[in-house]
Amino acid sequence: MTGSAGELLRLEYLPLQRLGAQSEAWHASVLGGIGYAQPASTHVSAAWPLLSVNMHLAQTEIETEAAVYEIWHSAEKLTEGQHGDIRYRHGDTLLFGCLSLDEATMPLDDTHAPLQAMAEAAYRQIFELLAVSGFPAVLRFWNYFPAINRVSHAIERYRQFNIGRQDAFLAQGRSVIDNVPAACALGSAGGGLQIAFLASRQSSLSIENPRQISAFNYPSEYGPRSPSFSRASLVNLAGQPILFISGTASIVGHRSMHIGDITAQTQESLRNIASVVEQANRQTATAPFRLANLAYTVYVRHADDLASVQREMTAFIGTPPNAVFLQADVCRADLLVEIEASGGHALAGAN
Ligand code: 3EB
Repeated sequence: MTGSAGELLRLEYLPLQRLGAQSEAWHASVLGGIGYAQPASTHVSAAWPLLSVNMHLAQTEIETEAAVYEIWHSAEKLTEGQHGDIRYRHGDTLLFGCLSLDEATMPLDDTHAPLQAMAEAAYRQIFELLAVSGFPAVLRFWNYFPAINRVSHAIERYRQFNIGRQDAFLAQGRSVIDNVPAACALGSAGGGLQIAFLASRQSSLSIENPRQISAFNYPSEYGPRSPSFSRASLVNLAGQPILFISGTASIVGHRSMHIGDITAQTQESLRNIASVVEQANRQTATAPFRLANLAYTVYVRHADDLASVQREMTAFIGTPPNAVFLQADVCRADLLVEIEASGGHALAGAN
């Protein structure tokens, strides 16, 4: 995709070993990135914000590609900075930021699980930065932390995270219903709470899925506080619509479907994504989004399921997807796969 909006935002998937070979001009164009490797590739340092996540690639047969980077580029002149624990870089239109917090450094108290307190602290810092820097609209959050399904302090860690996240939204006077950002939340293989985000000066539109109850309205059987995310966000950058689809799983209404069946869970997830794409297209003049043109990140709970997921995606989409496949725990213990996607931006280096 070319044109000014293509230059405003371009996604590149880059194998780890190619990062060292990039030019100064390449580095100057990077808004930020997320590296997935097991163990996390913490030896990489860059002038731009890089979140190094401890996560296995699901494609373990390619030994030389033990790590992959999701790099977001912009052709705008970029400036970097630091706010508390957050590293960020921005142009006129977009800001990418990320932070990693270590749970062990969180002061212990009796009422808050460390992860809950850390999630609140992280999101408070993020919202402060966005307020002072003038990028109020978050298009997309990425959330990673280990042992996402483990119970501690009498409550599952994903649910602890949801309490802390929602408290930070409320503390900032942000709505926790309707116009919330798109997001994903996955279990990493180690490390602290790691969050990345992409924000814009311009407001975005949240998209919901008629096949699913909005996550911010989930009933309390999924935790005392509902998760604060929308099914997708849509933003118009220089006349071009760009879509960020949240992590999408085999959930219809609010229930997990097809327990134990990876093929059916993949198909259900894709029906949900197709439904979100349809809703997004309705909000645009040209209905530009197609499943075959999206960039996907796919998280499989069991690496053995990779071939089934790839087969079902290719069958459903009609062509092999532009996708990165990772092995991660999904935020409900009965979900085997979660698929996120984006479209409307330029795309480079996809397989
Ligand atoms: C779901 O639909 C699956 O808590 O930020 C997907 C995307 C999920 C984002 C989040 C959780 C989140 O409920 C889980």
